Amino acid sequence: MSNSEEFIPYQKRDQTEQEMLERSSSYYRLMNERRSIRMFSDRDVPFEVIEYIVKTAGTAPSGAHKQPWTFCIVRSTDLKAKIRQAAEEEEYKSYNGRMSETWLKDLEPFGTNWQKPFLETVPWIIVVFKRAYELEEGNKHQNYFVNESVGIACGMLISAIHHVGLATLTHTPSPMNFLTQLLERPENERPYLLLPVGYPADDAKVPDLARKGFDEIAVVYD
Ligand code: IYR
Repeated sequence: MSNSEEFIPYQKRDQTEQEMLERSSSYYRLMNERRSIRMFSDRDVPFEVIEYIVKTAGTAPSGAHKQPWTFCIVRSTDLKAKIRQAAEEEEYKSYNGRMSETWLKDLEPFGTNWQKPFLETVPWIIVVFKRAYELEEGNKHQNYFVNESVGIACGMLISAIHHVGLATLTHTPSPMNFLTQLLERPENERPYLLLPVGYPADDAKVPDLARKGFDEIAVVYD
């Protein structure tokens, strides 16, 4: 017996194909303006905005609806300083020996280095943890498709940040186990992605990149 008798009606949106077309193109135009930002303003952002952004990420689909994510929202100046310090220590080692010559060459257009001052400039840092398993009454329950689920939630988080006119960067100082200690996360959680969130600096610059065209990213089977 399935549980489908207990399902509730889905409230679908009533719209014309024309409206759909307009929404599809305007959402694309909005998202195509998104850029990874490394130069931030220190201007404050209300917590309520961050809360809605994180709630939006929490609407992501997940394996068996286990919602295997924890969003750590950091405003504490002291914690941001500690995160910067630890991230820079790892990045210093990465840029000075751990990353291959090819990798460093591939990164040249982005002008990155081991220094991450933006981790202290931004009003907020969101650190996303994936929950590998849940502990229920002392029993371990593995979650399903954890990387896929958390990756999708992060995509939705990034879209929500951009939608409100804020900027972010998908930052992965690696290894990033230091985040487990600094944020005192339990054993079932693993750091997944670190996102500084704030206004872009007034004089923020981004590399002059182009995106692949539709024909380069899609194959249509008509
Ligand atoms: N984590 C480093 C290096 C880095 C790696 C890739 I792949 C990027 O696209 C960008 C940076 C850093 O943040 O500088």
